[in-house]
Amino acid sequence: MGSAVVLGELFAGLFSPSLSPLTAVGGAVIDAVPPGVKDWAVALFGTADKVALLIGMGLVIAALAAAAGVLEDRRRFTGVAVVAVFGLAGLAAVLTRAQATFNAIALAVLTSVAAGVLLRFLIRRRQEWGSEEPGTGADAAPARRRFLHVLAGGATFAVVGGALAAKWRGAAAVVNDARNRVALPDPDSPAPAIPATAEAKVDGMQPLVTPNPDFYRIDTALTVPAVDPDTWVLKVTGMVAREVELTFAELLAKPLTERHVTIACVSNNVGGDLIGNARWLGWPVRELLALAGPKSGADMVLPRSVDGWTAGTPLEVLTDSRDALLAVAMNGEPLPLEHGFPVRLVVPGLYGYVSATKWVTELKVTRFADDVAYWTPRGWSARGPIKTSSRIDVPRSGRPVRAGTVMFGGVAWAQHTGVERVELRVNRGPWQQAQLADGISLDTWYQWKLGVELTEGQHEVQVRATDLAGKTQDEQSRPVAPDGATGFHTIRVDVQP
Ligand SMILES: Nc1nc2c(c(=O)[nH]1)N[C@H]1C(S)=C(S)[C@@H](COP(=O)(O)O)O[C@H]1N2
Ligand SMILES: [Mo]
Repeated sequence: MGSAVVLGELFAGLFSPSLSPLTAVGGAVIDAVPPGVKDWAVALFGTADKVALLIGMGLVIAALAAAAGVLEDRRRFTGVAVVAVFGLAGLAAVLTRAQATFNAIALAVLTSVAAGVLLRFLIRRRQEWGSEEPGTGADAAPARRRFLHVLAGGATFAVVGGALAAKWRGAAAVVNDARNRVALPDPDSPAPAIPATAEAKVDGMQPLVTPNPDFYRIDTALTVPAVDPDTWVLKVTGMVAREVELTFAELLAKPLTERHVTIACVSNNVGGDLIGNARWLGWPVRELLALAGPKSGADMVLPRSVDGWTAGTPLEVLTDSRDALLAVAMNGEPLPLEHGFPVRLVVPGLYGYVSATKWVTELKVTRFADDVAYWTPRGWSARGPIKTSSRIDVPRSGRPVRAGTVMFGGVAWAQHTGVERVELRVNRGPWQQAQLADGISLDTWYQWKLGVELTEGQHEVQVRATDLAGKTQDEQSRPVAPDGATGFHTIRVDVQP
């Protein structure tokens, strides 16, 4: 059965990673578990949550395979029945996936049949050897050797096959090549230069612009979709005067805008790191929507990705003056595959789950009353403006520091409104205003710093931000669901003599 799973992955690797039964089962698991469990998985494993899920599935499959073997050995076809049930479950999972194609279904069936046949075959071999009369060892030996040969063959196949499948999985490799060949045009409207005064310059702070490899990644895709830019098309559908189609070449030929925008995940806890700031290059979504002509009454755009994931973005946010982009580049390179190559949305001011659709292939103009996005029925709010928040990065919580002036530093954000001030307080004392660095723009995070006199002992330090509309961030501690965490980031500082 293990070999059969590998077989399935191998076939999938050969044809298309999106057919992979394992991915389908994993995807169905991801869709089915309650958001609480998902948050727990993200919290526990961080961005290794997917690896953890795959390993977990591997263990379950190995256990099932062992059980099937034992059953089949005792009674003919009982083990095969286990395989069949597992196969049907896999098939059901494949059928629930958005990209369920004939090939994916055929593959799931084929894999299950192969698993059943293989199991029967192995057990027959084992029984041949096992049923030899005791004392006729001379005859038992060849049967046993045959069984072990088959087993060794199967194991070798599994290992070699697994390695090959893993390699083919890098079918992504093909898309990576295509990505390397993308010639990014110069922006028609370049990102304003970052002033030197945008950096607070405190040792140990995170960079103002997050490097791509360090940028958080959150999505429901178990394997990163490999989308060929040569066949990619974006369709604008729904409540529009005319449907529009856009190819990647056409998109690159548009006058592109480049902006720094800080995007955040609704699952980011207060003080968390599911937030990053990058320089995005893209075409303003409002221009594309203007070509299509949204009909009156429409109030939502439902962007859909190649793997069927959807967000629900207020139409108004995509058509106002902010730079909501159909992005093709991140920090000067084509989007990394895991960040949505070839094209994704970046919308200043909205959490990713209601906006930042990666591998985007459709924008359906619709109404909140008529359509629901992926996360809405799963315990998350239909609307998700990013909440004003702030974070202390230096010193690290719990890390000992010397008595005297202790330098604090961190970031604060109020996307599309801008940050007016950041304040710190020690042991719930009076708020002290921090030195706020210049913003890159209203749509990015701001760095701040403040030297605070601290005496020996344990101290609690808190931070809060106030936006340029005069609104201070919410003090009340609230969890990430349904629409973003609130409360003040609080750290404990151990001051030593
Ligand atoms: N196709 C697709 N796009 C998606 C998601 C997803 O699950 N699938 N998740 C969204 C969420 S919840 C967030 S926070 C951002 C994260 O973008 P990043 O991984 O590039 O940081 O992507 C958004 N875009
Ligand atoms: Mo998110």
